[in-house]
Amino acid sequence: MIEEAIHPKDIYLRSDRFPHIWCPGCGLGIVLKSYVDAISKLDIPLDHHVLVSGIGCTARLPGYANVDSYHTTHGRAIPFATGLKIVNPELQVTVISGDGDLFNIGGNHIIHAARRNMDILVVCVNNFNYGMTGGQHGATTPEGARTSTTPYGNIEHSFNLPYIMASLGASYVARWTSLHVRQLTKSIMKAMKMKGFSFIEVISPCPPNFGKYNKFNDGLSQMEFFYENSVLDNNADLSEAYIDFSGKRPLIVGEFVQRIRPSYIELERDLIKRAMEEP
Ligand SMILES: Cc1ncc(C[n+]2csc(CCOP(=O)(O)OP(=O)(O)O)c2C)c(N)n1
Ligand code: SF4
Ligand SMILES: [Mg+2]
Repeated sequence: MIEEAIHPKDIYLRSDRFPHIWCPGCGLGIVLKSYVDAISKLDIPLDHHVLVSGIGCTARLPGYANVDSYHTTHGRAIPFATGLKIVNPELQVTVISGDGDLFNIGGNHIIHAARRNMDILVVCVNNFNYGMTGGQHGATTPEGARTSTTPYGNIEHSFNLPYIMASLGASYVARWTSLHVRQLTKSIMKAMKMKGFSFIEVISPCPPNFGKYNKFNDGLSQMEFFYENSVLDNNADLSEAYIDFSGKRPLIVGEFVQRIRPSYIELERDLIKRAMEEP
């Protein structure tokens, strides 16, 4: 009898859901690969991993990973993740969601999770637009960039995500592009071992929307831009790490923050202990 070949990563994927919904040249498959590689190398049992997302193309990612996953409402991944972690601190809670989901509709939640140093890992896939709904601009769309709702160029100043997260006290802050597959995998592994709030931004192509409006004809041409313009600088002045696609500024990537601060779960445990001891 011929045995059916099983790919070594099959146990980490819900392959019955493939083919996935993502467009050719989208960076999201690479992020899924990095997540799967990271959890396959760590010694955390599979049933301790939880993956949470909001709504969007990125937010479909947890549906393809073979871990307990929550595809929640738009912008609300962080409250779900926070609740899961508080109720069961043994879980490794990871949020993977889009820039629009996490920083536009969900912006209020993420700043407070970082401020509290809540023990979750957030991977934000930044494609600079609302990919799923037709490429509208948002708070992460770089100044001057064109989108379906900024056809003459965005006049607004954009969020600089690592700078915001670092200023709020996150324990770990990194940025990679979808070209930095190995670095992203290692970053996810490192962040999963840390206490407190970890944040990884992944700059990612969206060819039919952001790409089309900004002279990136396909995913590959945006990857070429990443290759030519990325500069590794772990000690970067984050106030200067904002992104534009003019090609005149470096696209700064790296692990910017790694610090030990009391995490929310530690502080909460300590508080409960002190409260029990009080007469
Ligand atoms: C309450 C609510 N408002 C609006 C929408 C429509 N909607 C679905 S996905 C999305 C944007 C997602 O953008 P992003 O998080 O950047 O994900 P991407 O698709 O780019 O990966 C919006 C506005 C919705 N589903 N729910
Ligand atoms: S619309 Fe953009 S983000 Fe969504 S699947 Fe296609 S390339 Fe990816
Ligand atoms: Mg997006």
